[in-house]
Amino acid sequence: MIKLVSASKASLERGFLFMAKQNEPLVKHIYTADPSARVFNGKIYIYTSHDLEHSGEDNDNGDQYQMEDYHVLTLDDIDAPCADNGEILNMRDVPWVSRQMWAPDCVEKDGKYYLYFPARDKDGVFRIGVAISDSPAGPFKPEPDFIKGSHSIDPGLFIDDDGSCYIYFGGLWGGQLEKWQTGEFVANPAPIPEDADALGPKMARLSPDMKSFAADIKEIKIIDENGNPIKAGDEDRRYFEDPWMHKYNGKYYLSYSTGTTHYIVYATGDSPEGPFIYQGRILEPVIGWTTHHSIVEHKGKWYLFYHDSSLSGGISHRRCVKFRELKYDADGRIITMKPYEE
Ligand code: FUB
Repeated sequence: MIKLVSASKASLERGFLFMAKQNEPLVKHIYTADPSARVFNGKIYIYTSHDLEHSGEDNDNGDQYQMEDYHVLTLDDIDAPCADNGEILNMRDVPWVSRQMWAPDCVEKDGKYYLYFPARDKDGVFRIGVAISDSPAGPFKPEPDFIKGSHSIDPGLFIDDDGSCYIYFGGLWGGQLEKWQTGEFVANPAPIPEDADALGPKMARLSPDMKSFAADIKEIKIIDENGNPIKAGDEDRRYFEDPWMHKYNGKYYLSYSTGTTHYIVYATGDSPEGPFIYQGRILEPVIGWTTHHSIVEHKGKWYLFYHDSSLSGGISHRRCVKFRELKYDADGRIITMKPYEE
């Protein structure tokens, strides 16, 4: 059970405070989704989408996900009270956005915090923007336009040990990834045959000012143990959305959602640009259609942040953010988790 505890003055002024507990919603006063967890100054910050009680059409285009703003939740420690620091960015303040503020992520560089977020532009095309703050708790000030060349959804950032910063992105169906196969936006592309290579997520290196792509966008290759590309019809393993990169014992781990089959899976490689070899599942399906995650290390332990729709009784676009400890075996394989078992 989530218990309201006595709050500090700052958190009472800015939001709510709840006891964090593994496999339970981190907050219950609003619907939250798409958690990107980061550790800044020893504290865990969870950047979330904010599901609203819209009654838009529920379809494969994602029209039911009509989100308008972002929140950041904070944990001083994994079992400490979780504070909602309130709204950190609203679409009314972003000149290029028309609707659908989907999954965000945030990274720090030289004392500034960069919040990356996807949304539809005025033509209904998903783009990725960036908003900047001096504090990880925001508020964030958006750049006036989206990142040139950006498209699709679900930006996931990764800063390597040498300081290079990479952005990964892309999502099928409502996320419009299929529409960019030629490098240009094609409104009605032909369906991808099941025996064709699956589309991979996109990636780009970010420029030193973090506001543009420093190099061309590349598509990531995800291959099987024999070196063959995962096929579009292989829905248990092919990329759908929600790319996340982390490094463990010198290896790069690309994890993602398989969408239609509702798994969080991962593939590993020797470079942040891939190729990545499919390894297995991280999380079995949760309640609700979407599954979305991030992976973060805090005080020597690793955690999976994810969402499900348990708080709303299964309504897919009213989700809640949760976490659980993630473990590796001696060979660096992630141990598969069942979301409703300890
Ligand atoms: O929350 C809207 C979309 O649903 C996200 O961008 C996807 O990853 C899925 O969680």
